[in-house]
Amino acid sequence: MPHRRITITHFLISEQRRLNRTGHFTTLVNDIVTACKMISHEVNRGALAGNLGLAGSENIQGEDQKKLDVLANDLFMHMNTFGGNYVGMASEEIDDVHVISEDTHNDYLLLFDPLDGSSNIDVNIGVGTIFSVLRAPAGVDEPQAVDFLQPGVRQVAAGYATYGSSTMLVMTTGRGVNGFTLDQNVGEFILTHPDMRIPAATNEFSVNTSRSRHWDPAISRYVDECLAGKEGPRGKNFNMRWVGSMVADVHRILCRGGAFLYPTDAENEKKGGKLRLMYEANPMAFLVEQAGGAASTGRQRIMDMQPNALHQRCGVVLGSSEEVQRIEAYYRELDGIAPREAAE
Ligand code: P6P
Repeated sequence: MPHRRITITHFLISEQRRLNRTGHFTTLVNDIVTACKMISHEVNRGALAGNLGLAGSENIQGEDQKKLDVLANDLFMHMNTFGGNYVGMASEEIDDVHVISEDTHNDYLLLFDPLDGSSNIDVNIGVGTIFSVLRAPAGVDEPQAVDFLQPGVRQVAAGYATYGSSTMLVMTTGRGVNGFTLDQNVGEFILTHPDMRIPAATNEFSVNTSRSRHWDPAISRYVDECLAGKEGPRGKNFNMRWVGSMVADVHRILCRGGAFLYPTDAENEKKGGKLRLMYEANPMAFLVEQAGGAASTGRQRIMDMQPNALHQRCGVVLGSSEEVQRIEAYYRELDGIAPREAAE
């Protein structure tokens, strides 16, 4: 019933009232929402707007920037600057932190990957925006990179927009995970996926198998057992999905369960892994844990990691809790660490 629909603004206001919040948080999220609507519009226009292809520049990761990477980054920074909610921002697309000197009445830090999975843009595969919100240390008006280096457990909000067959925004403020679908006619995000939960068990895993020759034995063992199917030690068949866009793969897991693996391996361990801790792994870990799943490097909980660099990378194993626990047990065996006592 359209007249019973709950917009994301109404949802945030009801949360604000329930938690007796000041309302700053609602404006903070609303600025992010507006930015995601604008990026969705640009992504959806694709080739028609001349937005595809390379920008002719590189980011700090040494990656060629797509035109839409730069456009999405500029849009996200601009739309989140004037609300006065942040004293600083950090983006995958900019080397150092961006200090917001305009009149800010709030003390939050915004970290984001403006367009994750952008290698898929030119072939029309789903991409997304990932964001994470931290509190600035007390009294810090001009934050430095060190002020952003907080473990993931300190996040006050996290989420993503996925620009797929529909545009959705999925977020958490620490009280569960809720998904909103953009009604393109009205221009509003509507609550369509309340209280998203990840099943503990799954029969679907997600990994780039072209990297199997580099994997640790713990990962090889897990994947081989999935591939062995019903006749193997798992006693059931598995399906595999790999979109190559973290937002799309994690969204699928939030909708129906699964295990997402991008571990450190013999080839990428010098860089610390592939995915970035502060604006990819941590926000996704917050969402996954809030939905009842687990998020680990394989050897430690991602959100417990103490960051030491703004763009540092880490291994990622996340999704259905039973699968993550299994992989962690395989790493403990690999490392000669005694198995944990079964939970009481
Ligand atoms: P690969 C996209 O570039 C990204 O950062 C994630 O969104 C995605 O999960 C991963 O890299 C894909 O990596 O090595 O399969 O291209």
